[in-house]
Amino acid sequence: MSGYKGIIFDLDGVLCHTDEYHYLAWKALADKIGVPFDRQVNERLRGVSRMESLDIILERATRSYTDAEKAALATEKNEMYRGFLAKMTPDDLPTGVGETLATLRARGYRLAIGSSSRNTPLITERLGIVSAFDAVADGNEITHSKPDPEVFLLAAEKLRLAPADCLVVEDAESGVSAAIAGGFTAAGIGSAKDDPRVTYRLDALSDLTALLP
Ligand code: B16
Ligand code: MG
Repeated sequence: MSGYKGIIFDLDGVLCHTDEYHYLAWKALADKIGVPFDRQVNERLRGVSRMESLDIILERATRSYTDAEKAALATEKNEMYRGFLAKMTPDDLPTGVGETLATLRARGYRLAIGSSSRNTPLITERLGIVSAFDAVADGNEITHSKPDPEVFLLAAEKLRLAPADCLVVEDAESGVSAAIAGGFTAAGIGSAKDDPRVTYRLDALSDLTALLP
């Protein structure tokens, strides 16, 4: 079935479980400022940038916040989040992820990360997966985060491949939108598994080794 030359992986929620750390840090911040926040709202934060995530949380606030206040809140959340990241080790890489990446690369696929996160370098370093990829495109290099296709287009460019030759693996509605807007085929996992727009539905990342020859 596969004519793909490259695979672009979302990071948070696809390669690792940092999505839970995002939730815990946003939840602590929301509780502190008295804004209701739950896992349902949290689903809308998948794949979108830090400041856009804060704007979604503050939709339920009873007062408005200045840009300076919002910047301070985002910094506070990020410091809490980075506290979780600092404790991660290669043992936090979910079972089968390292083997799946190695198998796909051995089959000749070029592998990239396409993540909205500005913390991508820290996460990949903590998990020991820097050398598993041919290219990384992340939130530090883009002006428009998912659902804009910019980060995936940059990843494909770094792989020197056309979007039509790449499969994007995503856990977020915003990420699937970004992939499709960029002309990529999408595989959905986790929260995006049942997204009607994905071509492949994955129960685990290792399913890719059965799908891709
Ligand atoms: P940061 P992904 C995204 O990562 C997260 O899913 C999203 O929840 C987060 O707001 C965004 O990164 C920015 O993260 O605050 O670390 O820059 O799913 O695109 O890998
Ligand atoms: Mg994600």
